[in-house]
Amino acid sequence: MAGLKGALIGCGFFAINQMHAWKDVKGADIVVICDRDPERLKIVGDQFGIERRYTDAATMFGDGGFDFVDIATTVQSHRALVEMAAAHKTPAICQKPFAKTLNDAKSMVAVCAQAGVPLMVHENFRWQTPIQVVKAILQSGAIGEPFWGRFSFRSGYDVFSGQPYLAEGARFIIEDLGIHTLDIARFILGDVTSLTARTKRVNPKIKGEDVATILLDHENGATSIVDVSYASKPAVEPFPETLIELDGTKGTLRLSQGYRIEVNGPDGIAVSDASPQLLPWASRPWHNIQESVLAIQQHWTDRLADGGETTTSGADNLKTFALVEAAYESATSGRAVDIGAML
Ligand code: NAD
Ligand code: 89Y
Repeated sequence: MAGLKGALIGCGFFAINQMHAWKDVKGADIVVICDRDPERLKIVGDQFGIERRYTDAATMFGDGGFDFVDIATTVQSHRALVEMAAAHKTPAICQKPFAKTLNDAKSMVAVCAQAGVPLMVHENFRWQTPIQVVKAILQSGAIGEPFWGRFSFRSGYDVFSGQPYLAEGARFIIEDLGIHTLDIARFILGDVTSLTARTKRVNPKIKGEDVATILLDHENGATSIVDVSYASKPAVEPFPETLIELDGTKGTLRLSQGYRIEVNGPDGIAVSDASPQLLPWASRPWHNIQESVLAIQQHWTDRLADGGETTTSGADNLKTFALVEAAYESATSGRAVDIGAML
């Protein structure tokens, strides 16, 4: 089968990773790019040798010549661009956060379903090597049935220099980063029935919350904590590692800083290294995220080729996005939020 041809919209900070990864993906190539900022369009077009360039997405869709679109813009344009893709019967990948509101996200899923086009959210953190290793160990039964978990991301890394818009929104860490941690909690322990959250803003220079602590009740009866912070000052900076603790009926699993995995089960203690690869185009400390970008884009390409559903489809992501909205609602009201009622 001939390779799939893709279009990428949004040639900003993170799209560089996506463009590098597309070069490594087997079965797809980016043949056209779009950015409303001509300077970004030129930088990315020249760096990756893409001749077809547009400053207007509607004109690009009108001209066509591609099999899917990769939307790498910030959230403000996601709904309009996904709707444009559906109107042109074009399968679409959309970056996180999927939408501004859960209602928008539901409409985007519905419009793609009506058009019969696949829609995947670029929810890449669950594709990180250490997270996949944790899932595989759990599935092997090594710690029995998990009844408790903690998914933790606590950092003092300056994310604002590369992504200045993160300092400007009324919402920050849950919408930007906690969204990934909540998705990992779902991926590892299953869907969530209710949630309680508390937030804080510690950094006076930003508008949104930079600390959140979230208590989750999972459908399988497990309880977990998702705790995220960009206001912490650990002695050794862990960015961008997610640390995991799981307690099960037969043992415990710990994913600790430095990608160290320790499993204590009926057969004793086993320690292993779940470090991500440093891809040729990657740079530390981002290499963990960069490797997961390649993994999710390969997954999209494989599923588009065989007609299968992606694991982070738009429909799946509604269940993660609902946790984001519920966390903000709970932090405001002080009460637990029923997730089923939101979906
Ligand atoms: P950015 O502002 O650097 O880049 C966005 C680009 O999109 C800009 O060049 C802008 O001109 C362009 N753009 C915006 N609207 C457009 C439109 N309607 N048509 C054409 N071009 C348009 O942002 P970024 O930091 O690259 O982030 C992009 C998205 O990636 C965000 O949603 C962010 O949350 C997400 N992100 C994801 C990860 C991850 O690991 N999944 C990591 C970082 C950022
Ligand atoms: O935007 C965020 C993301 O998705 O991963 C890390 C990040 O770049 C900063 O929090």
